[in-house]
Amino acid sequence: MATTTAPTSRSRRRGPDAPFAEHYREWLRSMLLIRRFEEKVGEAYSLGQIGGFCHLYIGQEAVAVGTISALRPDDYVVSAYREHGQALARGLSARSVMAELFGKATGCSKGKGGSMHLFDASLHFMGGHGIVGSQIPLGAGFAFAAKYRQTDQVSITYFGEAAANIGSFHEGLNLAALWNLPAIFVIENNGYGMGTAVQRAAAITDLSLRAASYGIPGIEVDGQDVVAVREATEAAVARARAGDGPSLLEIRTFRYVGHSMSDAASGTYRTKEELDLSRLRDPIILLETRMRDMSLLDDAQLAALEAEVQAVVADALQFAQDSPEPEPGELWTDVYAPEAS
Ligand SMILES: Cc1ncc(C[n+]2csc(CCOP(=O)(O)OP(=O)(O)O)c2C)c(N)n1
Ligand SMILES: [Mg+2]
Repeated sequence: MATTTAPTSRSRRRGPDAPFAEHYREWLRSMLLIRRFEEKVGEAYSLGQIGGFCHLYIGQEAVAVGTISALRPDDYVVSAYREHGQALARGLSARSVMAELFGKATGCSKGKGGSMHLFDASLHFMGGHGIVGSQIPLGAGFAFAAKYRQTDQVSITYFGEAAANIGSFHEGLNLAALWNLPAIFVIENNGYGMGTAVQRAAAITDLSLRAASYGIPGIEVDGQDVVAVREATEAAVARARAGDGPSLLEIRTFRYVGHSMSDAASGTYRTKEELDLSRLRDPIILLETRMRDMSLLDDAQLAALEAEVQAVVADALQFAQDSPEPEPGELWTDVYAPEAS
């Protein structure tokens, strides 16, 4: 069953009975935190303070915030290498994420994972995976564990639209559907896999239709609208928790920056005009506008929120800079998990 979301009704959302209105401030703060955090990471990388691969999430903030806000703290979250935003939205501290990017012992993966391998099992944040598509069967596996143990948890798995062309996408979705697992699969369709546009790599560009192959719902979602993302995720989570099986959400979004720190925002594969156009529907500005229209936000409140998140980011940066490197002996720890919990 492939469906598309109903067009978002601005009037309905802006009315006094707008669903989720009580969450708007917290979502705005979370998106702003991700944006400012990522900007600071870009600066620190340019200064040589962060090494290795690093993929920023700027432009995609509403996807992480809208989806994760629909989860319970004990649900499983697993993502790819562009996962700083999901980690922060999940509640990993800015300090522990920044320190990890700096390769410091105080990082969430003790400085041994880096940007692509953020991890915090206590928050059920199961990575951070650098191999394209590798997390998709893992997401099915976490859902299998939940079903087997009858814990009522769900799993949510994030990957890009290019990863949806990888074999493990089909293997993961097939088993999840076959075993009716409580899994939500999220394609973060930002239009490009490195420098390759989706229409150059996929036989069909309406990726939500792929759900039909497995007899599960496939929903296309406006990824710049945090409210639409939350609504779609909530429905998929309810379905999974009720024992009705997996869903595929194709969340359409934009990355404003290069694929990684090694390529420019537009490069040779997309034009500046295209990039400028995508910024017209900035997820943070869309939510700000909605809040202002509902008298939920004024200039002073926005300035206070900005100052608050900038202080969190500055503190995280200082913490990362001041933290020690991992001890050499750490090479031998955390290689095998003694027992899954
Ligand atoms: C198996 C594998 N093949 C190739 C790569 C190199 N690679 C890293 S990211 C990427 C593109 C993935 O794009 P997409 O899935 O759309 O995610 P996005 O980067 O847009 O978030 C590729 C090909 C890899 N890491 N793993
Ligand atoms: Mg992509």
